[in-house]
Amino acid sequence: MLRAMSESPSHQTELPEADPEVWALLQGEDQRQRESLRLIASENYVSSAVLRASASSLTNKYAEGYPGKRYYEGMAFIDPLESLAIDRAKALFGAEHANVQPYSGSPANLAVLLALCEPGDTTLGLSLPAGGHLTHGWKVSATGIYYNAVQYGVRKSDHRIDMDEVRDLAKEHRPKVIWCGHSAYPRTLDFAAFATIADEVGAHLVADIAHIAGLVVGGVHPDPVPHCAVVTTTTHKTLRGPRGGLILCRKAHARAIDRAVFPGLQGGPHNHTTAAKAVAFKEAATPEFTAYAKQVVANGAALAEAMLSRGMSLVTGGTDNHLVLLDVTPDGISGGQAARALDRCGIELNANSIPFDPRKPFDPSGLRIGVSSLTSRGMKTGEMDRVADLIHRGIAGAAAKDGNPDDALCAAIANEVREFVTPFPAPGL
Ligand code: DSN
Repeated sequence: MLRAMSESPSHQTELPEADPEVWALLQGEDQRQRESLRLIASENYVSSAVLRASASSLTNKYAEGYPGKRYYEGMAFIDPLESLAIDRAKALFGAEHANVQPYSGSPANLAVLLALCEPGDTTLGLSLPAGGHLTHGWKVSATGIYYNAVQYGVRKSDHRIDMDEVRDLAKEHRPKVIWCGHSAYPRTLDFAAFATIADEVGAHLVADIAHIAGLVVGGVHPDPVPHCAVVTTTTHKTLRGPRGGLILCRKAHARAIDRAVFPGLQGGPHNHTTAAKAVAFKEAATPEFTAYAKQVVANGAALAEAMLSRGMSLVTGGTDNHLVLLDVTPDGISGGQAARALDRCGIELNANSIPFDPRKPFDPSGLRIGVSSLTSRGMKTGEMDRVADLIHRGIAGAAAKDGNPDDALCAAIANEVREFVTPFPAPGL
């Protein structure tokens, strides 16, 4: 078998030779990521070290179980690697227990429910249209199908979470789990206030900090760990690690969480991703990362100010974190039209629902705009005015012809974007 593989034409040949079609697509994506203004709030650029760890022989290895308790042999390097990732995660977040195996944020959240609830139990989470996440109980998600998910929203007057509403719903429905966390909410979360409510009704408080994990470890967002039974996150957003998930919890829940991840939901961990997570946790513990997190928040504020000064309409009137939510209704186009036109301008972001959105989720009224990737390229507050200008002109171009983008304008802006981003090297690429 070994002989057959080593004689096969593609074994040990480099990718460009072995598979030119895939290579060409990879090259295209590298170039696109270098030349565009990447503003998707859940994305980032990882370091070369994280990228290298992801592309390693660890992808060849099965390791069902946990360090010291595996169902496979050959763990001489995998066990210490996973233990290292766990220790780094615990130290980074100040958590009592860490599970580094979740494939991503959604399975991590489902694992939490499997650990803490019975099917049909009541949960309480921020609704998707108000900025929450699918897996906090939205009706089409398993978390909304197999559990009795009650949802809180945001206030009509200022689009902020109303802690009185959270308390009223918690008292009425007595949830087993209260979720706090979001994927499109531009303000900080008051974990202490959520914890008080959870205590009043005997609920487990679970924070999903997927979007803000990097800000939390960088000390520029309140810390959920002291207040929550469990904290989940992805590792690839502001934390700047590989695509993956992480669960942190108090010791009391460690066994239930570990059993829920494996064998409850998953098979073998993705060891190459575990290695890349370990590298990212090490990077996130450095003073350079703290400076990065501070810069992200400063850039978010500068971008919001630059957009407001152009008369653009921001949900909640600004931001405390890495993202802004822009309402494009005044431009007479939908979020989808704006996002597609901006993509042609080399400006990559996503259409997003805004609170109380009259439009459907597939083509909502808003745009979600994040600054984590630009900050990883070294952009500072001084560059945010130009970013706002490019977005503003791109949207105007999109709106110019009844929602059909102006091709010449989009091409001209794409050229400008390329020139603008070139002096800021894309990490890892
Ligand atoms: N896809 C993530 C985001 O964009 O926020 C959430 O799953």
